Amino acid sequence: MSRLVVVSNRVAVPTDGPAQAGGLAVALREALQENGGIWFGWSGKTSPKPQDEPTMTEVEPVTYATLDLSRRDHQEYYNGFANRTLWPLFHYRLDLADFNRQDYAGYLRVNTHFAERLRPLIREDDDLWVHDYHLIPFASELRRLGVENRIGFFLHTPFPTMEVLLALPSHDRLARSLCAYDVVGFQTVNDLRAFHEYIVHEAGGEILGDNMVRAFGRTLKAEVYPIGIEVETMQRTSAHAMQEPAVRRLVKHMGERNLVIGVDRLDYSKGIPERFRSFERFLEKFPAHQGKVSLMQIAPVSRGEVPEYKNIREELEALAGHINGVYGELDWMPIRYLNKGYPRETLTGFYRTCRVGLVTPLRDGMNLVAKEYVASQNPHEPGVLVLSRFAGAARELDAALQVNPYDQDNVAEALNRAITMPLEERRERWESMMAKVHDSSLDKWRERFLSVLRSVPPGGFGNA
Ligand code: GDG
Repeated sequence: MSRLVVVSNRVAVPTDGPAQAGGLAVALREALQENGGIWFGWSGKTSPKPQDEPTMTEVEPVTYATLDLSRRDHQEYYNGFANRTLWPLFHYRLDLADFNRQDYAGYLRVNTHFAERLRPLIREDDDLWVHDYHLIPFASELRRLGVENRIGFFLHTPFPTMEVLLALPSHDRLARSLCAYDVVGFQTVNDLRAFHEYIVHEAGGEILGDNMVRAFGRTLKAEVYPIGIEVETMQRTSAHAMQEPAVRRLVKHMGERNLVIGVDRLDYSKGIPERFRSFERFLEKFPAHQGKVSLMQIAPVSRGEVPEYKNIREELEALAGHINGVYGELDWMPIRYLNKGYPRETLTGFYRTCRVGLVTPLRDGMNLVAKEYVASQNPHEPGVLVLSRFAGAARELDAALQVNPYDQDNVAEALNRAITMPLEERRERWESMMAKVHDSSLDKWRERFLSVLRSVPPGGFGNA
């Protein structure tokens, strides 16, 4: 079978330490180990000048090939166009999207540079799998360099509806670049539908049978591949984690009281301020829970150099201070806001300890925390998931208590229902959600995508 070449903005090089070994990194590494291959992308470091030759780290049978970004490229490509233009736009935050040509030029420049550096490493029968919004133009750059291999792309974020995408000055080039891939994968049917809408109504393309799309002179497959988690590992780890000192400390401290947990990168798409306000509404509307239920919010800092991320941090500190000041007692605080990350194992123990998982993004490609919360529960006494309808995960997890995160009364009522839900109903809902989490495990996601990619005929589906 062909070798695999994975391309992603950040590369999880094992010799760099365990910090990056999240579930996705493990799944991609396993895919590379099957037949050997290369994982190519940014090293996570910056240097004064762009790096010309990739740093190669061999961990048989995988080669990790990474490039440092120049400070300017980091600013324009990563902090700029990727995280201040595409990220807000793809999450329907036109109010936060900043369009400027310099950042866009930086985005294209890094994609070109990366493609040129990868080109000599590609063998004729390699299959390539490119990840996420940072690298949309990657395939068209490779095609320009004469690469005819199968190239697949998976978008981890939502794909916005046409009306939102049209606000991007370079929408045409971006959509054209997507069509340079042979297979494009989305998280949900909503995202696929939005892509179809653009292809038909803006690009003058066609949707053919069998998930094929014809546009910009190319034919490709566009499909839904909902991403998942390592279900069994999560289940096992969460049971063990109950013995962890941090988890035991939490359990002891909580006593008879209940905890609601939120875990998110500190990002405005996750709806954390709205969540805090909904929790305040919950305490106001259902005063019997005062002194008995707290929200524990874990929010490690993310993209700290981007101004919008600094603002949200300040907003949350003020909100948590306000709510704790108004409702807190000597021996009880409504909100425990932890602005730091925890080891993965500890996190699974926290999920298992908390009666409610509160996952309320305003918009999210999938949201793995929702699935992790479900998989970490004690099957005899599972907690309840309260889930935003705007998370991709809501499509599968229809047995969660689904909410509109913009509607504080709705979230407050769902919290009350979750806290008071009888054990039998908790079990029924949990079993139904577990079945779904199993159906779209991380392994299945990866295998489905790769089997479709590997079934692309040599030379692609043919040009229109
Ligand atoms: C993007 C899309 C899509 C969080 N805090 C800690 C920690 N985490 C881990 C969680 C989870 C991961 O980070 C976050 O994944 P999400 O899916 O929730 O969100 P994004 O980071 O925005 O991911 C998203 C995903 O890509 C995959 O396609 O679902 O929609 O936006 O695994 O557990 N991990 C540790 N300590 C923490 O404090 N160890």
